[in-house]
Formats: sequence, C-alpha cells, structure tokens
Amino acid sequence: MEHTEVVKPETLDDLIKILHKIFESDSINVEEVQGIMEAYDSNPQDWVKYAKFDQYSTFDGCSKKSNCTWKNRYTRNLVDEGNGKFNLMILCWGEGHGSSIHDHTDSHCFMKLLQGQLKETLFEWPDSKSQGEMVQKSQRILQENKVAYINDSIGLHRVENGSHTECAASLHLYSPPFQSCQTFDQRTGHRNTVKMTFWSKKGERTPFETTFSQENN
Ligand code: 2CO
Ligand code: FE2
Repeated sequence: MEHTEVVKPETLDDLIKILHKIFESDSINVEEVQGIMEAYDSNPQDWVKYAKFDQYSTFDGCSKKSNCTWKNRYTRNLVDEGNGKFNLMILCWGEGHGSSIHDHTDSHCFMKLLQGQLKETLFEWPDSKSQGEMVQKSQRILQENKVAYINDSIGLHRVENGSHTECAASLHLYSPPFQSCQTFDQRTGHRNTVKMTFWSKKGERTPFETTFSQENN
C-alpha cells in the first residue's frame, strides 16, 4: 500500500492504526511519519488516560550529610509497542522539568507537542578525547501539535518545560525501540549510560518494585 497522501487521523487510536500500517514497511520515510503525526489534532480526551504526572518529589541522594537532594522528573508513559517496530509514549513534563543532554541510541525520534510548549536545545557530540563545555548548535520552542525529529547523526538534545505555571505533554515515537541511552555533562562532555523506565504502561502505573533504583534521563 502506498502512503504518499497524508490522511488525517481523527483520534489517537486512529493515528496508532495508521502508524502500524506505515511501519509494516522495513524502510522509514521520516517526512511521512512526521506528516501523519502532525496531521493529528491533539485532543486531551484521547490521551488523558496515559498522561500521568509525578506529583511528588522522591529522594535522590546525599552528597554530604546536610546536602540531600530530592527530584521529581518528567514521566515516560508507554502507549503502544508498535508490533515491536516502534515505541509510542507520552512524556509528562511538570513546571520547570527538563531532561539531561542525551542521545537516542541510533533510533529515530519523533516528538509531537500535545499540550503546552517545550524548549529543545541541540548540542554537538563531544570530542571523546578532550573534556570541555559542550557546543550548543541551536535552540527552538516547540509549539502545540508540531512534530520535531532527531537522530544521533543530527546531534544530541536537551528538552525542557521552561514554564513555571504550565505543564506540558508530548507524544514520542522511537524506532527501533530502545531501553537505555547516554546522558552527557554539559560542562565536561562526560557521558553515562542510563536505563530508561516507564512510569506507566497502557494507562497502568508501573509497580514500584520495578521502578525503584532505576532512572529516566
Ligand atoms: N528522549 C527522551 C526520553 O525518551 C525525551 S527527549 O525527547 O526525545 O526520555
Ligand atoms: Fe530525546
């Protein structure tokens, strides 16, 4: 089946069905995926059941006796496993939440804003032989319904909800799916591999036992 024309998905379920069809093929047409995701008009009724925010801070660690830190980060909520070809998830960003600088483990990354605004900052890969401040390439604000695309050959990014009054939600498609990525220290370029976890899967909160001591980036 040809997919040269962009049909408009009326609902998130509709979008998922179309994505399944598109990904039956072994080659990915980035513009086609971007186009179909952009054609869906975000409707919170479709996705609110997946959008679970982290309302409470959790203990992060202590560097010194009196220097303990608490974190609450964006959550990653699995929506669909795309027949093993892709992972579709909704990320929920509270006020001021942001990611570290990270890569995408050789996968395609599509990111559609469902609600609010997110700031995306692109960085160059650091030189693995020398330490130093990472080089920033560009910065943009992603608006509602728009779809951003990145892969490792484009570079690394940091994504942030800069708003201190509004939360944000974004729909991410990764193909092929991946479970870990590298994060980077902006000052030194030093990297770490981190395991990525789901806060919920298909609307159900992931049991505490399996999320304990794991990270998102
Ligand atoms: N890649 C990050 C994650 O999956 C989110 S930033 O947008 O790609 O947690
Ligand atoms: Fe990312």
